[in-house]
Amino acid sequence: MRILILGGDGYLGWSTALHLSASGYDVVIVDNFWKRNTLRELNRPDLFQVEPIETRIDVWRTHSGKSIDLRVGDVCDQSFLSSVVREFVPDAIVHYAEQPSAPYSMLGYTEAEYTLRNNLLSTLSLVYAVRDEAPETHIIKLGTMGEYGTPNIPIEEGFLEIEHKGRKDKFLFPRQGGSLYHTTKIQDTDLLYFYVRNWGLRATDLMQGPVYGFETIESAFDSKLATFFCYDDLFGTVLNRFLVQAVVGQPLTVFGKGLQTRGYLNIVDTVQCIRLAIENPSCDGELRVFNQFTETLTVNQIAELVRSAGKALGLKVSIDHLENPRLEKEEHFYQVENTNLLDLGLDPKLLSENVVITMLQKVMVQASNIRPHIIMPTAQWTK
Ligand code: USQ
Repeated sequence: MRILILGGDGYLGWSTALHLSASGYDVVIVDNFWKRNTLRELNRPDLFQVEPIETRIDVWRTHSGKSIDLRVGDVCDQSFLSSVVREFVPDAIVHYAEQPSAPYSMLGYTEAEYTLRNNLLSTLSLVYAVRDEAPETHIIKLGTMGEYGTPNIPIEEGFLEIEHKGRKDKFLFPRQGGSLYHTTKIQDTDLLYFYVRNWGLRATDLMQGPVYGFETIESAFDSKLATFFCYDDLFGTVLNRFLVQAVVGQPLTVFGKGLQTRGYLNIVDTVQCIRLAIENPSCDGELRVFNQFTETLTVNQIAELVRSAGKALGLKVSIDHLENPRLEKEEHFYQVENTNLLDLGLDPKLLSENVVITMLQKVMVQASNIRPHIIMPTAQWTK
């Protein structure tokens, strides 16, 4: 099978490219290096100082004997994306080419405008490229669990059946984003749903929770295959940030009460989920939704786990409750359905003290690369 990965140079895109290539798929990556360039412009280097994509592709070829092809360009450029789809005619396209950071989207007008434009136009460009060049292609788009927000009712897997005044119908589950980034993800789910119904395309929308970790089976072969590991205030997810804070001796930055609950997953499970979605495509005219996480945790539970894992390694880890820079519920009901991927065979790698210890040991090797001044939050939701 041929797979096109939009945003294939990124944190999850590169890890997915390696996993699919190792699994025998023919992989082409599309990227315009926005993430690399933005990290450089904003002076927020990732921990491993990731190799250029060409080097990573060469190292992978030498190691595995498999090639990953690269097309450099902007997915929002419709004629560019159409020409790639026409040339390659993929069986599936994985769409990671969105601005992925909630804090970045809240920095100011310029960042909000970029997030809105990039995230919606990349999805629009994709549905047109598929309709015109390869209508049988299965679109797999990365959504986010944050589309649902934290409602006071159980969250279903994508859709909700409602009975109203004696009549019943099925709708997308009600959504309420907690940042402009999350709001764009809601909007592009709507876009995709409209075009799937209108043109009979087939799509899977993966509502993914915050991802942690950095090493996959494939990237472990050579340090030059490492993916981005961001721990800064804009692009680092909470557990990755806490690992670095523990190693550098900075108190863990729990926002507010720390009772915010989310559905988390290890990066090794993300790549597994994408493969499962590819192997089990949706039907023509169907938007299928999977809630992509393996366990729910509060921020406090994550901080405690990092503290005890740090202790086992002789690190003195303290926890600070900062005034929350975000507008979010700090204590709430959270019950979420996530059986679809488990039914397809997802074998979760859950978070344990040993998993945290292993990650901490790898971060400790890179301790001299850590820049403590890029950790504290700068984006404020209400200012
Ligand atoms: N948090 C802290 N301290 C920190 C960083 C975060 O307490 O230093 C808290 C946040 O307030 C939030 C929770 O940890 O309650 C998760 O924050 P996060 O930064 O790990 O995740 P988030 O900004 O929500 O976004 C990340 C990814 C995004 C993805 C999303 C899934 O960057 O691409 O869509 O996770 S979800 O959160 O389910 O929407």
